[in-house]
Amino acid sequence: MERSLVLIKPDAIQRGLAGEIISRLEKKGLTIVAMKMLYMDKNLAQRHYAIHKGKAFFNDLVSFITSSPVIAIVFQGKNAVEMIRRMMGETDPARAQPGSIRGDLGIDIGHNLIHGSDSIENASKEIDLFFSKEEIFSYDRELDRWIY
Ligand code: DAT
Ligand code: MG
Repeated sequence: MERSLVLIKPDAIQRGLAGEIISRLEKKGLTIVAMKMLYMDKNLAQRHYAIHKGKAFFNDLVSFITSSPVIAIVFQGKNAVEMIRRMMGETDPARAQPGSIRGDLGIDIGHNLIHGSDSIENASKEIDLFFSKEEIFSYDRELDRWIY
C-alpha cells in the first residue's frame, strides 16, 4: 500500500478549490490518513523543493508556497503515487490533459494548485517533512477489502 504527500497549494485555497481537489482524490478511492493546514515557512519550503534549488523559478516558487496557508494531506492507496500524478496532470496547466486537476482548473505553471510526490522514495521523505508518526492514522475501510 503506497502513501503520497499532497499539498493543496495557496492558489487552490485562495480560489476556493480545496474541497474540489480533495474530493476528486477521495472519490477515486484514496484514503486520507493525515491532514493539516499550515503556513510553510521558508525553511520547510526550501527543504521540500530542495531538488529545484538554483533553478530560475526557485525563489518565486518559495515565495508563492509560503505566501498563504497550504493543506498537507497524506493519501494512501494502491499505486497512490502514480495515480495522483496522473490525476494532477502535467506541471504546466496549459499542457495538462482535460480531465486532470491542472488541466481542468489550473491557470499558470507557477500557480498549478496541487503538489503530489513524484516517487515512492520522495513520498516517504516528504511525508516525514510534514507529519510526525503520531499524526498519521491507520484505520480500516470496508471499501479497501474489494479494491485491494
Ligand atoms: P510538479 O509540481 O509537477 O512535480 P516540478 O517538481 O517540476 O513540478 O516543479 C515544482 C513546482 O515548481 C511546480 O509545481 C511549479 C514550479 N515550476 C516548475 N517549473 C516551472 C517553470 N518553468 N516556471 C515556473 N514555475 C515552475
Ligand atoms: Mg515535483
